[in-house]
Amino acid sequence: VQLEAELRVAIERREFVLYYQPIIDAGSGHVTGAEALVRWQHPLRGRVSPDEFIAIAEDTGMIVPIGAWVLDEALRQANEWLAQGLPELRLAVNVSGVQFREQGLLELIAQAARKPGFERIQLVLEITESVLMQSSDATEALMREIGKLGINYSLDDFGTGYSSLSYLKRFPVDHVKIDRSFVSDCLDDVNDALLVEAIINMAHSLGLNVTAEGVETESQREFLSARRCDFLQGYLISPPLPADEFRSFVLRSR
Ligand code: G
Ligand code: G
Ligand code: MN
Ligand code: NA
Repeated sequence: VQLEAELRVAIERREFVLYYQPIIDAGSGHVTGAEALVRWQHPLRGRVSPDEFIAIAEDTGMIVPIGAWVLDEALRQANEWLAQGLPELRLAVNVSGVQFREQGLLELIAQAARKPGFERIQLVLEITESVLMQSSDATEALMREIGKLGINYSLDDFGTGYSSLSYLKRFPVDHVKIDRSFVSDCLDDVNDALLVEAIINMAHSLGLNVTAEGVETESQREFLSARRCDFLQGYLISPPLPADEFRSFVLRSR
């Protein structure tokens, strides 16, 4: 309850900040995108991790204004990077199922899409399997309307939920992210290795791209590259970075 009250104040005082984790092309090693990750700069508690407040924000509906801020801020930042001469990047933003069940999402994104510069930003919405599981025809229609604005979808934490191939066929998803729990054990656990391999092959045969999350070691990177995983994300490449450090990282990596 305490945190909930403080979260309300945090929205008013704009105590949030976005970090950006680089995503590289597994083949070339070039940065091709970033995942925006929200942090809460609490005046007394310091930096509060989203693991500690996203759930509360979802239960109380506060994820709607927070999510709107995240989207706005990520797009503002992407425009600034373009103005500073950074290449066009895919920018992934996490979207909660609560936001998807709320009517304002389409208008929010439509508004963002009307702003100057938007056509140069490849916006990706990261959704989890639970969004698709709890979804109705209305969600599917909403996803397609948003998709018409030039936005792509990535299925986050893939493999942890009740993953179903039928979701990948039915919904306009073009990208899956293999959950880091499988990546972290893929060299020690033969089942995880097979699973990672199967996800990559299955995604490719459905015409989807694959990002591996939580890549922490060089051997994991080799394993994934050898199996034609398309993109890599994880501490081996870089932790999530403040915007200016992300910019330097991209410039250094070219
Ligand atoms: O960055 P970190 O590992 O602390 O993030 C923890 C969790 O919080 C991850 O599951 C991530 O998807 C989620 N998360 C981070 N930023 C956002 C956001 O802007 N919106 C939503 N809905 N979830 C986020
Ligand atoms: O659930 P989602 O995939 O959105 O979560 C992303 C979270 O994963 C971020 O909070 C980020 O801090 C964390 N993360 C990113 N790379 C690594 C990694 O290599 N190892 C671990 N353990 N966590 C990571
Ligand atoms: Mn994510
Ligand atoms: Na994930």
